[in-house]
Amino acid sequence: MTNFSLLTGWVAKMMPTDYIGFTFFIGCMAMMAASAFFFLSLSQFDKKWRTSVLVSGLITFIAAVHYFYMRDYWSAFGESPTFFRYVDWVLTVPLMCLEFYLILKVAGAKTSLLWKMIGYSLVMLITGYFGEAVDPGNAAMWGLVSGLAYFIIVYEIWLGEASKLAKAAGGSVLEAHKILCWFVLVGWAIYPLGYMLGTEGWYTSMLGKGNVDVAYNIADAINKIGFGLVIYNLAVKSSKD
Ligand SMILES: *C/C=C(C)/C=C/C=C(C)/C=C/C1=C(C)CCCC1(C)C
Repeated sequence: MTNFSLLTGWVAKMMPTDYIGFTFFIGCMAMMAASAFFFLSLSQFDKKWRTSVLVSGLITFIAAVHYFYMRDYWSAFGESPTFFRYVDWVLTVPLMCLEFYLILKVAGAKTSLLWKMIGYSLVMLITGYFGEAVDPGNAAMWGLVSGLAYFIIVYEIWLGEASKLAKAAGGSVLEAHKILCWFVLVGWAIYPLGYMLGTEGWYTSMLGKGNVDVAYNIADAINKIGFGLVIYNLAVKSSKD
């Protein structure tokens, strides 16, 4: 698909109508700005909150680096950078599980909770990768397994062990936990929708293939930066009282 861009030297020319490329560029800048914001805010917090805010910054920083690669990949080939996308997720989603664990530690969260959540998230992402990149002929089956792992994560934080710990912690931790739960239920649900948009033969005739990237790029901005801001807010509040 050479109509998307021409590679001349090192800088790809972006077509003015390439709105997918546009969201990749915005993604780079948004993730970079968010990382600078989280990192530079660190010194204002109590020690016990610094790790959480640091992890927020690492999540957006890792995403920023991947967005630079994905932006270039898209402009060079006009194809979804599925490989870089999943490398990004495999690193950042477990870090989001770590955020849940870190804020619930005040209520005595054990590392077994952390490993359980990381385990489910890896099943969700690896099966998703198989459905998108390795064995797209069976996208529905891989998507179903991935979706089940996603539901277990939703259950765990809304009703399972993590929710009990959040109630025990109370106060601003409970408040932050609830908002993060909504991010996972609503914000993360954009990803399976994107997956369905990108699966050949479902809606691709209607919408065209690149729309999966628009969905993923918007979801990443909401989830990575929004999630980080919830943690930031909790740290601001808790460092005062
Ligand atoms: C920063 C990146 C995040 C929060 C990525 C989250 C990704 C998901 C929740 C992906 C979920 C999927 C399904 C539930 C089914 C179809 C395959 C996936 C991997 C797109």
